[in-house]
Amino acid sequence: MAGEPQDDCLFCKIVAGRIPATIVRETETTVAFRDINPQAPTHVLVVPKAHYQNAAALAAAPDLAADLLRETQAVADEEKLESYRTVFNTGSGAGQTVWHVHAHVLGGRGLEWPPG
Ligand code: DGP
Repeated sequence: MAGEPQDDCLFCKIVAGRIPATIVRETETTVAFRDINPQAPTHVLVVPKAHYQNAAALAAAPDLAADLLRETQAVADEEKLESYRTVFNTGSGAGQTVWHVHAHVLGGRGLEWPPG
């Protein structure tokens, strides 16, 4: 069920501290940690502690979605990023591989548009 922790979810395990991660920020409702396979000098993932499988599902919890967006900016501020990219991959065709919604915060280098 949306919001409930999932036993087989990698990011639920990181949120619970059952798998190590380099955590850069934590709030009551969110955790931000460094991506294991960084695509830019700063590559941080921001996740809600509650399990929602993608951004569309998270839209059912607008206060939490707002928390998540605020945290992307907080990460950018801490990392001193003047410009950065926030990415939500939704669906395997868009590159989603972990089914717990996460915002990628990418910065610290020039970023091209359109993305691949
Ligand atoms: P996506 O492809 O949008 O679902 O992004 C998933 C990201 O998660 C990908 O950039 C790599 C990252 N990732 C996968 N496994 C781990 C892990 O165990 N620890 C951390 N910190 N990041 C992970």
